[in-house]
Amino acid sequence: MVVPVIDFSKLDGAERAETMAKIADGCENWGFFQLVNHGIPTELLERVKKVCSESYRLREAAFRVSEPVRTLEALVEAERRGEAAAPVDDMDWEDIFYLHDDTQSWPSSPPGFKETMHEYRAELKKLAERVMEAMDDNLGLETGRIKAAFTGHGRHAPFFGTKVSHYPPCPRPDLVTGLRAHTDAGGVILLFQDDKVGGLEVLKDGEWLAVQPLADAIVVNTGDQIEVLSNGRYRSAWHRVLPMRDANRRSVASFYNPAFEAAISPAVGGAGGEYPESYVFGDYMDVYSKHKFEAKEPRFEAVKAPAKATA
Ligand SMILES: O=C(O)CCC(=O)C(=O)O
Ligand SMILES: [Fe+2]
Repeated sequence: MVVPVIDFSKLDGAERAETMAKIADGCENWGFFQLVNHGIPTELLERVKKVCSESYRLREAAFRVSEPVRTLEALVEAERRGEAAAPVDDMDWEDIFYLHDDTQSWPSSPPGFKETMHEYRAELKKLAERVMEAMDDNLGLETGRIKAAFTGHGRHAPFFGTKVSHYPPCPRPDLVTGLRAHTDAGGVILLFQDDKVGGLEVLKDGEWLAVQPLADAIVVNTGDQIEVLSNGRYRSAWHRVLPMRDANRRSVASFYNPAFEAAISPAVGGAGGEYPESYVFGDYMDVYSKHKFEAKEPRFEAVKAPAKATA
């Protein structure tokens, strides 16, 4: 079984219905799918790969003395002394940094990084909105409904973040994870992953399956807010990254999320009750930041309005 691969260029042609059905299948049954022919120029993707790989070269020395590396070294040392080494469960074997709308804080080297990532993010944001519109349609919602929820009906800018990650070679993949299993907090996540080095896995029907590397594809997955908006029809999928012994995996994840001020509530009818009636996304993020690697249901419970006392 492989994560569905969808030709996004067919959305506007004779095969629209089949393409929409494939997107619905990806959303309902996987929480993940891959887009090809998505309209992001290959030439731009090549530049993104280049500047992100170069940015890691500038960070590599710092990674070598980072907490995960020192923790693993200490474990291996303890093992050498004959002590049992328990796997690390509160750390990830990754090097990451974030880009947001404020370009001031972006790294100024390598050359071309800012320009390339600025251009890339603008393209990805448009792609995320097109994907969200397909989801609107598939859910029987008015076109633009998800975006309206994320922006407080146009009052706020959506939160759009990009995380540049590297998962450097790991001498002991048995003792640490690249990125621990989690569901994503927000809306729609567009991932440009390494086209050679694998490691990303999604939990599907109780089984971990590889999200197969595919050149120039954009991997899409849905976060907890889409689960709430869709009233559980599109469940956010658990995923994780396994570390590789001999390879350095690059990934660039862009998160199209609600504004922190936006109120989120189920937009699709149905049984309901499982999700909070309404909460502010920023409050959800406060809970998520402390409980990211845990079950999601208690996070939803935590932002439910306290039940009114019945006198
Ligand atoms: O690096 C990846 O492939 C996945 C990253 C991810 O799941 C995340 O940042 O939430
Ligand atoms: Fe994730």
